[in-house]
Amino acid sequence: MTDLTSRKDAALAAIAAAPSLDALDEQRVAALGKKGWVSLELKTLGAMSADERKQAAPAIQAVRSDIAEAIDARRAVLEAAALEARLASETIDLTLPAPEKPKGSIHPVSQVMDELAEIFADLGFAVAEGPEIEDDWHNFTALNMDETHPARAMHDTFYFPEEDGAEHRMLLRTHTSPVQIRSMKKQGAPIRIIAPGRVYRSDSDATHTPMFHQVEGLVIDRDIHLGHLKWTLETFFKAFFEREDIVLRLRPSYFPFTEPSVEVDVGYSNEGDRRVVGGHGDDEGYDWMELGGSGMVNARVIEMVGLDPAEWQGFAFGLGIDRIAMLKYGMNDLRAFFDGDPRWLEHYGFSPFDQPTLSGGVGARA
Ligand code: FA5
Repeated sequence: MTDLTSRKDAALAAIAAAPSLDALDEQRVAALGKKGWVSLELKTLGAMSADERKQAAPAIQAVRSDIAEAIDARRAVLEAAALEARLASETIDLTLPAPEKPKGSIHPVSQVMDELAEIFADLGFAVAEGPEIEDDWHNFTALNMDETHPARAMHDTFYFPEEDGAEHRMLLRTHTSPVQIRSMKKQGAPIRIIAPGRVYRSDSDATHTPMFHQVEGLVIDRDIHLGHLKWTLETFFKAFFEREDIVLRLRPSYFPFTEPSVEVDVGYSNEGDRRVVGGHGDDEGYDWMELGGSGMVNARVIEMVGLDPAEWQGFAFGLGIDRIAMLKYGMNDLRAFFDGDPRWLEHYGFSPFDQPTLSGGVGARA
């Protein structure tokens, strides 16, 4: 027992005197490491009789926790001292001139969001926002997907743990469509908005990532029909890709919140490892890329937000921003968008001074 006490006192003294974090760690390993002396003492308990163990264990445990506490305390002191020393030695001279070439760059997704907003603003759309942490009522139920609707399962949703007594289950929004609901409830009709933002699904390959970006569009007014939707999408894509020869394919599809529903594909060709829009996707050398979903807002959704579907109709669309960025700026793997590799950003990023404007051209000169 005395031996234990004297070894403990020696260890505590060495810990208190440890001059650096490395030296402190050596002390930790010597005492509490796998082969440290305290750990070996603890192991001797296994060979003792139950009575002996009752006697010996509390003393060894106490030594262990005293030493662990002393190490934590010494570590805090050493870390604080290291920080102080760094703060004292690192200074920034704010009077020095900035480097000629700014280091930061605008991520292609941010660039494309700015471009979208510029084009849609010119068409009379306002920008709306909604929360990324949503409830299942806005993300699903109000969009005509009740609890049992099979489309819920297709969204690969990230749910938060269920909370007792909570009215709604919380989740990471799987699409920007809940912003339709929030905007209509808040603003009523008529309405003309886009809602760009992050969405989340448990999904990953070259064209799918667990977090990606969509832009929702919503127009509610009197006498709106499918022709307005087609014109809006065509006008947008021509302005966005800065080409007249864009070929869109509207494919009959199904979304619970639109009726009828159409999926939007655009024709493109592979030039080297770049995908370039244009041409009819069924022609030789061309293919179709799915950019998003759309349709006429389902009358049930209009009712759900308290509007009268006999008076108000409209269309909505949801486009994958990352996908249209890939097509415009020639990237071929979506996962690289979110790796945070500065070399990728240097290559594909945009100058912060190059604001997209319709008059100056929405396409950035990288
Ligand atoms: C929707 O999310 C619907 N909310 C779109 C919509 C809005 C339809 C309004 C009707 C009216 P969908 O799951 O198909 O639909 O996704 C839309 C687009 O998001 C896809 O076409 C694709 O461009 C993009 N997208 C979907 N999943 C991913 C992913 N994991 N990574 C990157 N982009 C994706």
